[in-house]
Amino acid sequence: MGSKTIDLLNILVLNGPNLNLLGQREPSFYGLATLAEIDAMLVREAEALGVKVECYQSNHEGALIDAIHRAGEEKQGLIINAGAYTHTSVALRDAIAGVKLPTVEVHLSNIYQREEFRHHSYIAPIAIGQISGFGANSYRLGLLAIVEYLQQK
Ligand code: CA2
Repeated sequence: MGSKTIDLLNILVLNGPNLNLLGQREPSFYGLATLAEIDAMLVREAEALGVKVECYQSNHEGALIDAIHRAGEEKQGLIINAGAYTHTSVALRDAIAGVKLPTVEVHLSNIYQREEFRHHSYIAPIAIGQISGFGANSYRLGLLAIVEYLQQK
């Protein structure tokens, strides 16, 4: 008798520039959790939800774009905190639009309470939705949102 494997939903959590500094500076905006702690929390949450997450951070736009292209082949969904590239990068937006991966945009801080230049996101118009302002919890809420979305599809 052949055994049948059930493929789990596989989600990429992508973090952009400077988010590797989390927990070390600017705790009033970004909280005290390090990125490694946020990643570990997401892996635990994913396990509880019966899905898989892979977490990746880069300070380089091209490396983030390559990760999105790979995810288009291997993953079913994307959670992205593009950091400052949120407000500047047409290339990241084009990459996400190009691979057609359902995407949830997340931010630790509430970008609409901050400087005007942070109010615009190139990613928001092509994302399913955006979660902003809940600290590390934004990622957990983003995971719940994308899992529910993918399970209802
Ligand atoms: O609130 C967010 O998650 C942001 O995406 C964070 C970005 C910022 O440019 C966006 O407008 C909003 C900045 C991430 C930088 O993180 C640091 C953490 C510690 C120390 C310095 C920077």
